[in-house]
Amino acid sequence: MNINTQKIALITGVTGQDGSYLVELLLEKGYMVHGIKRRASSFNTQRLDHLYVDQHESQVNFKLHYGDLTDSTNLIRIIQETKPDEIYNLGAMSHVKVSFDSPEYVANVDGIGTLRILEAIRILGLEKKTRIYQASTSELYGGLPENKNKYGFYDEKSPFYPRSPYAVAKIYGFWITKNYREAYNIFACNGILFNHESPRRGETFVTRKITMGVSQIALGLQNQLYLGNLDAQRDWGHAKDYVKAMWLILQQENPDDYVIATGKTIKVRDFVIMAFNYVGFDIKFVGHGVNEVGILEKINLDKFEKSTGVDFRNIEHVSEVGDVLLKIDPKYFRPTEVDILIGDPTKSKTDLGWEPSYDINDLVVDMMSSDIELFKKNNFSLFK
Ligand code: NAP
Ligand code: F7E
Repeated sequence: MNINTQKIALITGVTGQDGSYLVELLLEKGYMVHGIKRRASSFNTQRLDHLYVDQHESQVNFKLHYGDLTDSTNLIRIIQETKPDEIYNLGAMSHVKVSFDSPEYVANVDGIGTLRILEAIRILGLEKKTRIYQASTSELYGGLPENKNKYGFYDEKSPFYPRSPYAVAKIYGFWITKNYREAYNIFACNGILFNHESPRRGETFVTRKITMGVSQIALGLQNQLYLGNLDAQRDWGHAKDYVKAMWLILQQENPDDYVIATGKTIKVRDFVIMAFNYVGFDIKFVGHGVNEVGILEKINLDKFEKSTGVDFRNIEHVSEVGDVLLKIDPKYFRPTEVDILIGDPTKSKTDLGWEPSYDINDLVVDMMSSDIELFKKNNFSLFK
């Protein structure tokens, strides 16, 4: 790659789920990639370790810089040093439930953090050079039924109604990005991404919590899984597909905002059923509200052994038909919930040529197979 024509990207939130897939994509495309990571008391680069090369090697295409979205001077210095062609602002405190516990911090990082990046571009006179992707979110819609379009989806024109401190902070990020585009002609775009998951998803988001919990129950390492609202509906895609959309958004002729979604929605309880089904467990839900439980109704041994590679008779604390495998814990309920999200990806399909390659079944299989392997590896003595 000619160093003079090599594109330079800077990613905030590089250590997160999306950051790690985006680094892979950009390295494949020949970019020089810079990432901003926070200093932590223990290693926080597990999702990136396979991509990192010794910085003393001659051909280094991926560099990490210490920084934080709450620190303007540090952001200005890193942007000044790296002079990126593209900035992907993925850094955020991204957990909706946790945002109710630390609302001021979320406003600072997810809201004002976006402003700090945009201002750095202006201060450094990079308005014409640097394109910016802002990680906006379907949480902006808040799930109000009356705000869906006439086909029953949320699209780029649907009104916003944020329902958490996270979403309120992100709405500032959305509008300040749009404002800097209009006011200063910066190529600044919002990707309004609906939920996207993967084997690298943080462990406390519901899909990963389910695939980790179900894997451990199947392998006899845990008895029960505790969840909150099983009736919430989400439009779940795969993070690998969604980072491709981020890149495409910055390659267009003109800056714009796009919804990225699959166009399908299912309930949390459906995801639970699918995850258990992967290991051959049929689950039946009984009761209502906080007293609802998920009971093991049937086991398909053949399916169990095919999906886990383990002989069912060798599981030490084996689950039995009639066992309660899932319970509700109200501590996971949110003060204000987003009941349903479903996105209309027509614009991204037409303008970007973007389409997801994973459907919900592929997503469950990818996450479940990965977590089964993870727990077998972590408990090697039991499953050798
Ligand atoms: P994630 O896994 O939670 O990653 C968030 C990243 O932000 C991590 O690298 C984290 O660093 C970093 N970060 C947190 N606070 C920071 C701070 N003060 N300064 C600098 N960096 C900070 O999130 P994700 O799922 O990859 O999502 C990426 C972005 O898309 C986020 O902005 C999220 O809000 C948004 N989004 C996500 C989804 C989704 O379904 N995944 C949908 C729509 C929008 P540490 O590793 O040190 O914590
Ligand atoms: O919750 C319900 C919960 O935390 C999904 C972030 O990436 O996507 C994500 O936000 C649903 C909610 O994701 C549990 O009440 C039930 O209705 O996986 P989640 P989220 O809140 O949709 C958006 C697009 C983002 O932008 C965010 O950054 O599942 N739920 N029981 C539960 N949720 C969790 N976390 N844990 C439970 O036990």
